[in-house]
Amino acid sequence: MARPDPSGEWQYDLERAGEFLRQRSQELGVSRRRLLQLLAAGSTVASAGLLPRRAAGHGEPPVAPSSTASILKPTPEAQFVRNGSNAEMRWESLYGRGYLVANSQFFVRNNGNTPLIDPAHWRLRVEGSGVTKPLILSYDDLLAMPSISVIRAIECAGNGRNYFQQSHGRRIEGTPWNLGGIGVAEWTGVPLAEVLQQAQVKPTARDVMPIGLDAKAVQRPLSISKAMAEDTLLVYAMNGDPLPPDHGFPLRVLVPGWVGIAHIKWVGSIQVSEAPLFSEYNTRRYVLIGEDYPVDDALAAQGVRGQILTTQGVKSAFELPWNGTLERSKRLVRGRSWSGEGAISRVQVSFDGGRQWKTARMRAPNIAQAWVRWDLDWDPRPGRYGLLARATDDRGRSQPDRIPLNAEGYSYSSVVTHPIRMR
Ligand SMILES: Nc1nc2c(c(=O)[nH]1)N[C@H]1C(S)=C(S)[C@@H](COP(=O)(O)O)O[C@H]1N2
Ligand SMILES: [Mo]
Repeated sequence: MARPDPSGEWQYDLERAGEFLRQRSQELGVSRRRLLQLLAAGSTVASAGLLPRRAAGHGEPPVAPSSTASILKPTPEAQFVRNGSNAEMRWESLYGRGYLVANSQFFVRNNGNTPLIDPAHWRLRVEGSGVTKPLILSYDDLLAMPSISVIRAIECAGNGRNYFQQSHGRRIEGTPWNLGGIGVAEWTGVPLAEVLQQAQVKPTARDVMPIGLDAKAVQRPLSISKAMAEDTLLVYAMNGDPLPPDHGFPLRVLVPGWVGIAHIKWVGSIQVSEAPLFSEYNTRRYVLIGEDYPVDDALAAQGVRGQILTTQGVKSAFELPWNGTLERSKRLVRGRSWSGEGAISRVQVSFDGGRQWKTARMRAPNIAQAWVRWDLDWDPRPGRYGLLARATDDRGRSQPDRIPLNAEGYSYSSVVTHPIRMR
């Protein structure tokens, strides 16, 4: 397997997980072994203060009042599959639609209820040992700064989890996403680098941690190199409208290519640190656990639970109902393919369970770290079909027939057999 470049997420998280355990065990004056036992005890961890819920030092950011609904926008049956505080987009509802997913149709993944934040009182604080001049910015301050717009996907790390059932006969705990835990939008905001420069970020700054104002204060660090990338944004508009509450109003981060959890919503503060920062979202959770995902010996000895998630893989989906029945006719079969690292260079489709493959026509635009739309003509006879689509990206990555199981069902990037019946 090709290793991603060192500024990539995989390398970064691996280093951090090891450092975290060393540092915390020293700070707490416990052996690493004892720390691991405590970590294994799971939910007591946060209350024991082993995993800082919030970066230390500058007071607690206020928790914004939660709405009483886990998702505020309407999630009609025809467009979404609801699962607790999550709403998965139905792929058939994208059939023949434009490149971008409308805000009303964009999937939602919430760890709790959507908070309601009053922009008049909201502030963004940028602080920590990595900046010389800590900042407090209002909503209007941010809107007055230079902004850019980029088109990128956000995809949940668990997208496709449900298909481990199809490939391995195993149902995996966790939100049973089919492939609708992804969306592509135009995001407008201030480059994070711009704000960091205003805060006089030090050359010694190492990590940047955006912290959400939701009840769980969801937070996950990124490296200074990713934070300074030109398309890493503090986003306040989505497809030209103010960011909707469910998608992070007033401000979220966009971290192109990284797993969905990196794109923190409802950001209230950004910690910039010369020392490594950690959160449970890149140490205990979001790791690939399984026989086929061996962990570096040194890290395993320190209790790293699995291989840390990398940038998103390559996936494809048909704009068709799952296991639906359609009237037989000559038709255009449509779908989309995407990659967390680049643009898609080729898509092949099979209508007969993988015996014959055809190359799909790709339609412009084809934007890296977003997706490409493709289609083929099909004139099926009545019957049952298993449709397959396999994409390759411009980094040479493709979709395998099968990927090894991992305990939490992340990163499902193999070819999916899409059942459909023609009447
Ligand atoms: N503060 C906060 N940010 C968050 C989350 C959350 O629960 N709280 N969920 C994350 C996850 S797991 C994903 S996949 C994306 C989903 O973004 P969306 O709901 O706008 O589609 O947001 C991420 N950002
Ligand atoms: Mo996610």
